Amino acid sequence: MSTEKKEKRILLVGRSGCGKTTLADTITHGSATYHKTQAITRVGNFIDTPGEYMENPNYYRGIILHAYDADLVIFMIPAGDETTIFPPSFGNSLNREVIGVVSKVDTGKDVEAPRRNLKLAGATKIFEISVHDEESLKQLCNYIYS
Ligand SMILES: Nc1nc2c(ncn2[C@@H]2O[C@H](COP(=O)(O)OP(=O)(O)O)[C@@H](O)[C@H]2O)c(=O)[nH]1
Ligand SMILES: [Mg+2]
Repeated sequence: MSTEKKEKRILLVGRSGCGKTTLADTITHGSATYHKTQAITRVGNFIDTPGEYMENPNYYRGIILHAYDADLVIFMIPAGDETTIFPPSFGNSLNREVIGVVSKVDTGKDVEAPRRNLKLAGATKIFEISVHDEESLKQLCNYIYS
């Protein structure tokens, strides 16, 4: 029997600009190269979705389909965002483990509303991260890859 770990695939979902591509790049390559995500792309183990996928209900089924290819789904809301694009319990329709990430906590902005909205969306566990805080990324990665 192989002890080799299967590479986990992670679907990243969140509004444009919340930090999905930066997180995927930073974890995969150690730094971010800016590009606007126009289509679903693979970065390392991450399936990166354009923000438009969650901003337009016509694309929800795209998210649902891509969740089938993922082992884990991450819903992301940046610190300071008081609104949510996630319908209540949206995570429950994905048939995958869904965790929440509050991004950009280095800005010092409010994390309580994002935490609340991530929970309402169906995230079972919530991490607070900043791409400028390696320790926060380590904690997230430890959970993702454990
Ligand atoms: N302060 C701060 N800015 C971040 C962080 N992560 C991403 N950003 C910035 O947020 C902007 C949008 O990031 P991007 O990854 O393109 O968002 P996406 O549309 O969700 O893929 C970029 O200018 C990033 O540099 C973070 O942890 N802290
Ligand atoms: Mg992007």
